[in-house]
Amino acid sequence: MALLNILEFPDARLRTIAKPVTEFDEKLQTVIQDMFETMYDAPGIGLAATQVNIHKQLIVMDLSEDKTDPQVFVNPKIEVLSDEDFDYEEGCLSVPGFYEKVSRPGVINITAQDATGASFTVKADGLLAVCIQHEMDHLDGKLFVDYLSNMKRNRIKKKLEKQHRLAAS
Ligand code: QAP
Ligand code: CO
Repeated sequence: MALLNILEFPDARLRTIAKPVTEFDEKLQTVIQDMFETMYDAPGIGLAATQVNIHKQLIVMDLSEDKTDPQVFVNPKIEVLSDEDFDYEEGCLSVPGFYEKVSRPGVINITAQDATGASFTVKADGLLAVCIQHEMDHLDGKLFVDYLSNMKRNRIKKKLEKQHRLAAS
C-alpha cells in the first residue's frame, strides 16, 4: 500500500484527458488500493486517477461516514435523466481549502465497470450524482473551478500558487 501525491490546481497535468482502462490486472488492483488509501488519508469522498497523475478512466469514492461504502468506477459514462439541476457546495482535494456552489444535472444513470471489468448501471441523485460528475470532469481534464467566474477562479489560483511557493521555500 502507498500514499500517492495529489496534484493541486493550477498544475497543468490536471488538464490531461484520461484513457480507457483496458487491462483489469493485478497492477490495476494495486492502483485502486493506493487511491483508496490516499483518499481516506486526505480525507476525501472521491478521487479520480488524474488527481494522482495516472491518466486512466478510474474513480474511487466513499460517501459513507465510516469508510464502509467503497465504490470503484472504471470507464464511467453518464446519461442525464432529469433536466432539473442540483446545486451543491463542492470541494476538491486538488483545490484544498476552497468550496463553491456548482450546478449540475440532478438525476443521472451511471454505467461503468467494476475492478474486475464487470459492467453495471446505477441510477444516482443527490451527492452521488454530484460526486460522480465532479470526478468524471477530472478524467476530462476539468475542475469545479472551471464553472466559477474568471475572477473567483483567478483568486483561488493566486492563493494556491502563493501557498505552493511558501511550501517549496
Ligand atoms: C469531490 O472532494 C466532491 O478543500 C470530492 O481542504 C466534493 O473529497 C464532490 C477535501 C464535494 C461533491 C461534493 C477538500 C479535503 C476533500 C478540501 C473531496 C480539503 C480537504 C474533497
Ligand atoms: Co476533485
